[in-house]
Amino acid sequence: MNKTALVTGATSGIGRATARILAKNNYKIILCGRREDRLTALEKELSEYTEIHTLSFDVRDKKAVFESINSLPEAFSTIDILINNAGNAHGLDPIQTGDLDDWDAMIDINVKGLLYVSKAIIPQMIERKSGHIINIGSIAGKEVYPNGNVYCASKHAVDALNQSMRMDLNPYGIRVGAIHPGMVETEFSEVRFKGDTDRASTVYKDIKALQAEDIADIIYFVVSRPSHVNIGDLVVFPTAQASATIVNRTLDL
Ligand code: NDP
Ligand code: 8X3
Repeated sequence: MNKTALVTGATSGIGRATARILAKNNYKIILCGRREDRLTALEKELSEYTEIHTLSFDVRDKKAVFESINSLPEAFSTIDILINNAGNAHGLDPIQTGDLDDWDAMIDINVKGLLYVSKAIIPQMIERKSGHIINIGSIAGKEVYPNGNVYCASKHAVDALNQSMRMDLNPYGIRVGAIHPGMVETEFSEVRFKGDTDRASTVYKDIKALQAEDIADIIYFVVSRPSHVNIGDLVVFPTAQASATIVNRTLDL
């Protein structure tokens, strides 16, 4: 029987690319995100490969998270793989001038949202003594950088939760692992800079950044390992990047 994967943040970037590769490899997919038009378009695109279900909710909304996941039709109610991907940076300001709404967004989405979705799905994995959770962290969860403050803190929390989940769920044979990308060219910087596309494009100027498909390929590799193999933690950079702050913009790749 084909496995079912629930992907949060499937309307863009890494989540959408992951949904595409999993669908083409016959996983059934539950696509999640807030933008319903994009969910519908992706459902239409991927339905030629596999069965697709969409759930539109804001991961910050505790009630909506549980109601949506509890409302899944029978054919999608057994979730084998959870990809906790939804998240963003909001702003890039020093701590002294940071915007409180940006801080709330990053903590509520990247940390609490990930927790709510996990809490809604873990009980059924425990009951079946099987399941696989992939948490999308970041290099910002391994290092900090100037003005990264709250985003880095939120991704350090994801790193801690990933390790804790693996320990707590170990008695049940549930696999838990994280992927921590460096710079990936998605809508991430547009969101961080609140729609300022010129500023967003400078982030990826003169480098070949990772593409969403590069991370999706790795996620597919991780979830398709045999059941005794759990890839616990991966840091992935574009070749041009050596750390959160060291980027070589002179390479010709
Ligand atoms: P995108 O902005 O392209 O995608 C973000 C996704 O998250 C969208 O599908 C968006 O869907 C969803 N999302 C955001 N807020 C919410 C919310 N409140 N409720 C539900 N869904 C939400 O960025 P990426 O693909 O790059 O980001 C995906 C993950 O990868 C994030 O966790 C990010 O922190 C991480 N990451 C990204 C890196 C990069 O350089 N791009 C590097 C390292 C990690 P919608 O708006 O429709 O709700
Ligand atoms: C995204 C990568 O370096 O912008 O998580 O924080 S970075």
